[in-house]
Amino acid sequence: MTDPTSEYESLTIRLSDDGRDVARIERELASFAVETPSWGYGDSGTRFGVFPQPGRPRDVFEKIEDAAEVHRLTGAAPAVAFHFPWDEVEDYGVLRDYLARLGLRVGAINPNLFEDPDYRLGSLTNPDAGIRSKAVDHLLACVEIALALGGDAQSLWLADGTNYAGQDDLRARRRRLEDGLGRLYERLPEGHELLVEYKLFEPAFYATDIADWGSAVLLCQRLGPRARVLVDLGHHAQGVNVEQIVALLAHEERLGGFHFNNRKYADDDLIVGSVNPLELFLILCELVNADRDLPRLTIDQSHNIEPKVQAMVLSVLNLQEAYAKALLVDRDALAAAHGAGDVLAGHEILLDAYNTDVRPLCAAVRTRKGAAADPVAELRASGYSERIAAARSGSGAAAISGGSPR
Ligand code: RM4
Ligand code: MN
Ligand code: MN
Repeated sequence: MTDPTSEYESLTIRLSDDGRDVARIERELASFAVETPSWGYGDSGTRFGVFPQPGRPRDVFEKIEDAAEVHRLTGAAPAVAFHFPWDEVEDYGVLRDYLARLGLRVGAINPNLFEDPDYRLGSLTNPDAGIRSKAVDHLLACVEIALALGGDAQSLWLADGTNYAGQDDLRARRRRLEDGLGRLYERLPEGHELLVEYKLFEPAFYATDIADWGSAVLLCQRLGPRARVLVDLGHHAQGVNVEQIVALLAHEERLGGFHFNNRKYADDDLIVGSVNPLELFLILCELVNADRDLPRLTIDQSHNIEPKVQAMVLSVLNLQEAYAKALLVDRDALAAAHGAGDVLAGHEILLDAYNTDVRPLCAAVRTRKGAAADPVAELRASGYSERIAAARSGSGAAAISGGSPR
């Protein structure tokens, strides 16, 4: 067996010899944090079927327990993003206390304007003013939930769109959308932000009302400085250069955050970095390059056949590693290559960082934080999956740790 300590030592010695500030890289890596989504722990499927998994959470408290396990193992997932009404509870004080008891905090609040039968022709863009008001009321209720949970962000993906040319007036829909979001924005508490997510298609198949980053950024510009764009990695056409979108949004100070996942075809919501790890690395390079605090980072996945906690752990690890590689990029050398107009020198510098095996570095940083050197192995050895499968099999209100909050 290889000795992890010596792997760490030879890596850090080589990096220091190459002029990298290893202490700084480790500090940045240690503070890396991503929100995990409550909806990523529950059952999900495709329109063809759902495969229930043993140990699946029966309520939002059990989702929080799974999120706490992911954080315990990785040390990098301290916040949970929620989705309403999916995560509705009677008393948000209880939910807030439960998060704190498990060492977590609230992430972004995601309003849901896509399931109510009233929204068949749209929510904020619906031709019916009564339905539009109902949608705005839900957005405002989500602001109250954020306040009750101690959160400070609304993260909205709008499913609105049309299926056929001529179905509705595209410009009228845009005006209704601006009006509805304007009503939310004017009630956004100080210090809160509004993230506007775009998606090319699905469920609408002809014209989605916020289909791309351009439509999203135009809305944000109308709303105000606390409205920023959220980039979901599965929401573009094939071949789109996502890292360039990230660079442009950062330049415009409109980069609000991310929904990390990976896809091969459409909005596949697969494990982060599982299909296109190079793209993930290049996106993180843009974030490092922006020279400011990282924006809100969230995982948005839906695991249909894979064990959910393990899939989430792997996603966090892949993100940590991509971030570590982005931190390794020799930015002075890169700038010099750009200045010299050398076509391939900069490319080589990026590949050198990308091809570095940063796993020993990430493991060392995790261990120092009290997380696991090898989180997947530790998860498998811990018996967590078996415990939740047993505890959550009945219809009772069992909690895995910390007792029942209910
Ligand atoms: C959408 C979008 C949203 C997510 C829902 C569940 O495709 O990515 O962010 O909240 O799925
Ligand atoms: Mn998303
Ligand atoms: Mn999506």
